[in-house]
Amino acid sequence: MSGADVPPGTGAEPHGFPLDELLRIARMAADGAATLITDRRPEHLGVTQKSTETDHVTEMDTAAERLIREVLAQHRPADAVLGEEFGGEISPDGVTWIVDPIDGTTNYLYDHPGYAVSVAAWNGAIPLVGVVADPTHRRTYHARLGGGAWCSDPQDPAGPVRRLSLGKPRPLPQMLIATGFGYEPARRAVQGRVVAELLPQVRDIRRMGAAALDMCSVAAGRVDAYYEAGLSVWDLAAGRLIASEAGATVEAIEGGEVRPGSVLVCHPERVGELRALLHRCGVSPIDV
Ligand code: LIP
Repeated sequence: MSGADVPPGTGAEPHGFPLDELLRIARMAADGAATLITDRRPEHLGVTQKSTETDHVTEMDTAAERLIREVLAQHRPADAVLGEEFGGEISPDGVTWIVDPIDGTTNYLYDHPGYAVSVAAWNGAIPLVGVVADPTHRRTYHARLGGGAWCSDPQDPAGPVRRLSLGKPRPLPQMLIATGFGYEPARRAVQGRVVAELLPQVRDIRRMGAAALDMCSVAAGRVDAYYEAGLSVWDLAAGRLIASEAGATVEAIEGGEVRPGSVLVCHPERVGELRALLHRCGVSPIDV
């Protein structure tokens, strides 16, 4: 992976970390895993149940995380790794790689568009770099702290990248809002009632099934905002940085620091209105 594959680096090392190098490694890992789950998908996909009858992990989730961990062990052996399938810990002071090998596993299981490989490097609770690889659309989104958000060209994935920046916000009733739902039936009933209230008050709803892609879609202007309650840290570890580096506000639904139980990603000029509307619709953040 040459330096040309990422925007010109600054060489700076804010927070004392080599962000250009971390980004290069993250892209190598994410793009490698995206190629694996695409090219090596077996005809009969091995599947295991997780938290509920509709929450699964496939053999390609685990294979992809193994590949990512091999890349990280080779290039950053001293760093911590926290992954959805094999766990781990967050380093209190060094670099922690936070990995979702397939975000949108249900879509992958059905071979339905809307899944991605998410790889992020954090220092404590600060995202340093983030990469979200979307193999269905041949796009890789990436960002480094303070370096903007970027997306590769589906026609030329290894070629030049395009900078992502939010445009002028639409009025709230004309906004396309992405969201998602948990796996647990009682939680889904609550989340469904919120959507029923919200739907007549905005342009439309999109439920794409992968938080990482939802946040990248805000960054790329494919939806106007995204909210969800009840994610895991690996769902948002990379996408939150890509969205914020594109100019989006990334906060908790109720305000304050974003956390897996409460995510709101929106143009800064619409956050207050959308937050108030979601509150009126009965959205309830979750302490996970
Ligand atoms: C998915 C999230 C998505 C949520 C889905 C699922 P997974 O993660 O990215 O936002 O709505 O229910 O939790 O389980 O595919 O890694």
